[in-house]
Amino acid sequence: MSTAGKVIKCKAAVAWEPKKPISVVEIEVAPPKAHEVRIKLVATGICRTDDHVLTGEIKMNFPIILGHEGAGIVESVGESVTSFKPGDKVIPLCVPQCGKCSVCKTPEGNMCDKIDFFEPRGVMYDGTSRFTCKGKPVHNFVCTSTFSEYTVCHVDSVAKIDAAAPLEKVCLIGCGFSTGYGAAIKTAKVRPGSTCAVFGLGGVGLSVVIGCKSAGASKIIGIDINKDKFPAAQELGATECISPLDFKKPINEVVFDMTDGKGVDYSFEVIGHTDTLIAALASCNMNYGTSIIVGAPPSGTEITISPTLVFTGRTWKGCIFGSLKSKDDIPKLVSDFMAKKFCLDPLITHILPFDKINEGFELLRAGKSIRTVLLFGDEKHTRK
Ligand code: PAD
Ligand code: ZN
Ligand code: ZN
Repeated sequence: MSTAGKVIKCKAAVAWEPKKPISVVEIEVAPPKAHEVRIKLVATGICRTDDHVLTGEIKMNFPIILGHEGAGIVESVGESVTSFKPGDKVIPLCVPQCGKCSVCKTPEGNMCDKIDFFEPRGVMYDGTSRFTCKGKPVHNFVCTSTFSEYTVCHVDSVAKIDAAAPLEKVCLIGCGFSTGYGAAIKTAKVRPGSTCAVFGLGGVGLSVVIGCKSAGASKIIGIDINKDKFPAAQELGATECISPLDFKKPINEVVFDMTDGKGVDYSFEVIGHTDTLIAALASCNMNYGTSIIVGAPPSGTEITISPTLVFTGRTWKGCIFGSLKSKDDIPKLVSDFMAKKFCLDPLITHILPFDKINEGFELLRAGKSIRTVLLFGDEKHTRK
């Protein structure tokens, strides 16, 4: 029986307030309005950014349905939707691409005016939510909310992908993989033969490593305080891995020692700490080095640096979603994945049924997982 045009009751993980576990409860998902699509999620990854909201480091409106690294199938479409139809495989876009704002029209820009991250409203464009729980509205998260069996997105926040794509893997292209890979390929534009240092070897940092390797970097130094991350980093292309805890001197000095006193050409901070942001900046060459901020710094934090660090010529820049144009680039990355240009398996350490979402967050916090993929539906749930 078709569900189009009807309210769907389904399971979702609702975060009621910061610093509390999320609860999987029944919610109601309203039909999509004009220019919106309703999506049945098949899989979603858990990204550290979701956890930053739960810990209160990133401020959002509660109650909220988090999740922004998902993949699913269009269930129904609202009025005036011509580019999607039921059955299409899609990835919700945490960074929209409306195609009309000045940023979308700028070749290098990707932070579309419709992004709902820095002054979050947590509702659709018309100011209302499509989610209710026991009759009360629940906010959405960065226009995606993939921790729900069904979600509703504006067409600006959805990309149609290859019908043959395995959704339980390409969901990572919805955030972590693309953010890291794009940071190396598009933001930094890593050159063949160059040297790189990657601070933080979680799902996003390892994706930076994949990007640096595919760009032809000759030296990729992986840096993490958790040595359990080193084998995956080496498998993906890190030429050496170090822990700051093994050295008495500052880690940027260690990086200089490892690069004949020059510093790396490109450094990436993929943790989201203010001290490592400065260490990463100081690790790149003082004149022609570039340091990229990828990790999300906690809301409201400030840092003080010596201006000399940048005055001598270093470039310091950040990126949202690896500077990628989401709607254009995500389908291309899925095609590249299908053409075996990169592999996502090493990033997926755990696969759990959606109901075990809190276990997935515990694995992330304990440093035991890289990415946990949560599966909706009846797929075989195995822990890798
Ligand atoms: P993660 O928690 O899986 O990885 C972070 C890694 O950093 C872990 O392996 C930690 O052990 C390591 N780490 C922690 N402290 C230190 C330290 N002092 N020195 C060295 N290593 C350390 O997170 P993730 O890979 O999912 O995300 C990484 C960051 O990127 C996080 O801040 C997230 O919010 C941010 C992010 N940004 C964007 C964007 O668009 N800019 C998108 C997605 C994620
Ligand atoms: Zn993310
Ligand atoms: Zn736009």
